[in-house]
Amino acid sequence: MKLAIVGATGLVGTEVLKVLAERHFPLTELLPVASAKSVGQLVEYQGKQYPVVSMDEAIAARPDIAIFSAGGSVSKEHAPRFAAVGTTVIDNSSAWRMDPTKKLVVPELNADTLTADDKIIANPNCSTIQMVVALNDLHKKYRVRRIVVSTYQSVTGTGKKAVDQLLEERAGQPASNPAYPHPIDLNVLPHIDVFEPSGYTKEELKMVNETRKIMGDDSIRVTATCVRIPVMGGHSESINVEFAEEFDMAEVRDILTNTPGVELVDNPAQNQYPMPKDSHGRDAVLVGRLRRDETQPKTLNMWVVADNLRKGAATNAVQIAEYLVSKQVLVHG
Ligand code: 11C
Repeated sequence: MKLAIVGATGLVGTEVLKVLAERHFPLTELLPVASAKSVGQLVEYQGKQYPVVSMDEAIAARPDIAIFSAGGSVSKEHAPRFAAVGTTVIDNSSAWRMDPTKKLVVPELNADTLTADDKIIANPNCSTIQMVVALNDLHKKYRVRRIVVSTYQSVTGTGKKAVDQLLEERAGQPASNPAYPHPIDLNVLPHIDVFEPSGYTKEELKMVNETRKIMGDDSIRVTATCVRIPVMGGHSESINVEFAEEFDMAEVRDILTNTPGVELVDNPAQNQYPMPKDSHGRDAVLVGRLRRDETQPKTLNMWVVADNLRKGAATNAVQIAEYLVSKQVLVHG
């Protein structure tokens, strides 16, 4: 299995390498790809050094799979070039997610829709992934009608520049190259990605549109407020979900205990609830603070936390790659 990692030196690319090694992904050749200024730089994988190669060199090597984490414009330009030589691209950017000809995949929900014809597969936005993993089995049982979600997102979602901004501010210095229009330390920004004319941000609209596409149900109503907080370990979400059917709290707990990818952490008497500090470096989506919404029927409140660089990005992409390999969905052109 020849694998290219595009954006290998970025926060998500680095995490992809870590996850591949941890999960013993069966690779025979690794092609780390990064911007021209990083070509030749060494990337470590399982104790071995691999030189960063250019996009053209990687395409010429015709890898079986390319995992892209280099932003939308790089994906738009280069993913089709890999696909044209027979490579299956798993893309972490928003470039292809809402393209009706591309699948938007969270393996726990819909990997079984993939075929050898899917040469560009989209990985959803991190905040969407953890929400749909938490809701999937509840949806099967009670049918989700409406979701009201507020997020509390880690600076790692923005990238290294934002991590540096937080660390510099925390050290008492002004940020040398700020990622945000305001300080992030000791602050909260109700602003992730760009504002649309409607007043919503693109991040908020991703949660609306991607959720419907992944869950395969356009009737699900979603409204989101996405917020950046000065935290690094993972994204947190307050989710208020209204179902079509009445539920029983004990059964909800039972369903969540058995939902693939979910870990129930819900013992308020012992001060146990999901926190980004505990999700950091883990693949599980942590779910807790389960409460019936007492203001209307068939409605549940929950608190959902996951490491946005792991299940929200790298792990989800590697799980897709594992699915392709294990189900022999790859047919190299
Ligand atoms: C954030 N969710 O936390 C974003 C990062 O569409 O893949 C991922 C952006 C995307 O800022």
